[in-house]
Amino acid sequence: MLVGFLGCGVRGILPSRDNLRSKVNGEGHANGDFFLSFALSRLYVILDAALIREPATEIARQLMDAGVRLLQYRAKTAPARETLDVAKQLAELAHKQGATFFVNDRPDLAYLAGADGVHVGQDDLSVEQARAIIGPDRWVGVSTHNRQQFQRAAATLADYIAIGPIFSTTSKANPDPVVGTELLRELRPLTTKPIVAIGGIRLERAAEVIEAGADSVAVISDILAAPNPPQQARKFIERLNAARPAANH
Ligand code: TZP
Ligand code: MG
Repeated sequence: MLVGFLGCGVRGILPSRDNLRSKVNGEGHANGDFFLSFALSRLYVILDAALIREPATEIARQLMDAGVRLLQYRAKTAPARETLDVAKQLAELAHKQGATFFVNDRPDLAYLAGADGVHVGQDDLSVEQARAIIGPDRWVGVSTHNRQQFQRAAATLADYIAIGPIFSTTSKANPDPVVGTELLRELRPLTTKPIVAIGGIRLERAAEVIEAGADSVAVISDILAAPNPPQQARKFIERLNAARPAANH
C-alpha cells in the first residue's frame, strides 16, 4: 500500500517499491524539491476505448513519447479478456517508459495485467475490496462526486481521490452534477492525499484547476479527440507545469 505522508506543507505518496520513485511526476516539478516532485504527475491521460481511433498501445506510445507519465485504460463495454489483453500490453509499454499505469474499474484485471494500480468509482468495489485484490504494493484511486463521498474517501487508504466532473463532460454516461473549481477549493484543505480533478477539463482551463487545489488533471476528450493528441498532451504538460498550486497545498 502507498501511504500518504505529510510534512512542511508537502503532500505526496510514499512508495513501498523502490522503482516507484522513477514512475511519478515524470514531467518534473517547478519547485525542484524531491519531495514536492514526489506526487502524481500533473497530467493524467485516460485512454478511453470509446474514443481511441488507433490501437490503445499506439496512442499510448505516442503520448508517452510526448512526455505523458500517468495513464489509465478505461474500457466500459469491452469483454474482460479483451480488456486484460490490452491492459497487459499497456502495462508493459508504460513500464518500459517509466510511466505509471492504471486500469479503470477492475482490480482483478489491474492485478493480472501487472498494472501499477486500479481506479474505482462509487459503483465499483470499495477501496478496501480493491486493495484486497490488488495487494498492498499497488495504488488504489477512487472517484468522488460530492463533499460527502470525498470525505468518506479521505478516511480510506485510497492513494488519491478524484473529484468531478469539474466542468461539463460528454465522455461519461450519466455524469453527476458539475462541481466546479469551487468545490475543489473547499475540499483541498480536507485531505493530504493527492487530488485528481476530472471532467470537461480542456487545455484553456487546466491551469485554473491546479490553482484551485488539484495535484493532477485527468483528461479524456481534449487530448484523445484532438487532431494531434501527442501535441495536445505536450501543451497540457507545459501549461500544467507552469501553473501555481493552491496556497493551502
Ligand atoms: N469521471 C468523471 S467525468 C469523466 C469521468 C470518467 C469523464 C472525463 O472525460 P473528459 O472528456 O475529459 O471530460
Ligand atoms: Mg468505475
